[in-house]
Amino acid sequence: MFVDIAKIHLKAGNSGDGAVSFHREKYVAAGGPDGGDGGRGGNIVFVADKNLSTLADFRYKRKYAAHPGENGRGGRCSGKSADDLIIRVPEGTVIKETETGRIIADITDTPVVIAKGGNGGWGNTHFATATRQVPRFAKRGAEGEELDVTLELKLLADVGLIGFPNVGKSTLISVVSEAKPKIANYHFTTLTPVLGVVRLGEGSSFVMADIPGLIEGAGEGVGLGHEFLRHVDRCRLLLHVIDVSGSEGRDPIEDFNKINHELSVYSKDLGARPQIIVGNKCDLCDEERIEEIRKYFEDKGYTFFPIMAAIAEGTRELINYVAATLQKLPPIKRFEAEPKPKEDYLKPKERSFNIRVCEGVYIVENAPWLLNIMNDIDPDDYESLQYFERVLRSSGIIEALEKSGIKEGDTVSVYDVEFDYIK
Ligand SMILES: Nc1nc2c(ncn2[C@@H]2O[C@H](COP(=O)(O)OP(=O)(O)OP(=O)(O)O)[C@@H](O)[C@H]2O)c(=O)[nH]1
Ligand SMILES: [Mg+2]
Repeated sequence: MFVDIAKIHLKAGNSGDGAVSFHREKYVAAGGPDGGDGGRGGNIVFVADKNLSTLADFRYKRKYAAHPGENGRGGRCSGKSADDLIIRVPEGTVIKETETGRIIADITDTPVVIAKGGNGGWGNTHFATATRQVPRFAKRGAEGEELDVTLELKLLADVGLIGFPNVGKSTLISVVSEAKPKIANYHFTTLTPVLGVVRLGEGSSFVMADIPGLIEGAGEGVGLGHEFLRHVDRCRLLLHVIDVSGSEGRDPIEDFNKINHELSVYSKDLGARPQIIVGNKCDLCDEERIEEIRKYFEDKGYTFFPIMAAIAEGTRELINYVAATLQKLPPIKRFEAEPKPKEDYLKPKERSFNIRVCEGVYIVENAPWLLNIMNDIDPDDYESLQYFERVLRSSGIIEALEKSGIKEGDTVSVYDVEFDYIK
């Protein structure tokens, strides 16, 4: 089954906690801190696999989780880091953040880490400073990244065949490549994209993609067509096939303009892609009409090739011209990762917060940066709490609480943590 889109959930491994431990040895009076670091959580890595051609595997398994790292131990023993989870996808799979549609990666030749495992927590050896002679402080492990992604397969082809249904696209690919798609005299014979390799001898070749016929409204997502445009989205060149004979009662020039409109609606970029016009079914059309159509396209600056795909007439000339044109065009399009929008708490001047007093409780809120710090705090650990207190002081929260009239013994609530205010 051809599946070219899938939504999945990723959870990279959490890291292990750093250890709080002290060296104990006979005849050694006061051993130093020797808590090892936690192990790194497993990343989730995507790799292109040339043997895969669809995203069908992802229809049945939608949740992917990498293993957590091990906790650190005494004796400066670091916890073991977890192995990465490798996910194999067909070459040309574009990964987007489901929520925003932001492109995270285009999986072609190099593996890409999509969800990062947590960095190992620091053991208390790191906190052994002159002022902290007994460092009980150890950092908790961090959570691995968790996100929903959409996988979209965008086939890697040099040339894409586009046009109305039944104009002879599949017939053309079948006579110029080894691809053998279904050919029949009705609309939407082709239901899934087909790739064919066109060989010109002397090791020269290019890849052609046949997609289902496009219909009006396809670019806006109406009916069949839109979803297949993504498979010609990377193409360097489009072969726009028209039925010059108008054998189905339509006007080939009108057809051409309608399809181009659909391409521009899908994306400006695709609408501007170079095109060669292929006039098929010349056997059903008189010479004069063919010349009229040729003139129309040549006046617009296009190259026009009259062919009879069914008997491979004119196809050799077309293919040679396509090969020569491809040499002048840029390589197959790759999609760049789009940058993540900067999060507010990363900007130092925006260490903002708000204090609200509700039934005698002082609530600190609207401080996402603080939430991030609190995720690293171990509330059972005295030194960890001291560190937290320093953050509250340096950011001006304590001062603001005092200005709001807080008194010894009053309760402060910061997200999930409540504590008594002591001067
Ligand atoms: N007379 C004539 N008929 C042709 C020619 N080329 C293709 N056909 C016929 O046109 C019909 C449609 O051909 P297909 O290749 O299936 O057309 P398509 O564009 O792939 O159609 P969809 O997959 O439905 O979009 C078939 O009956 C072919 O035999 C040609 O040069 N002359
Ligand atoms: Mg077809």
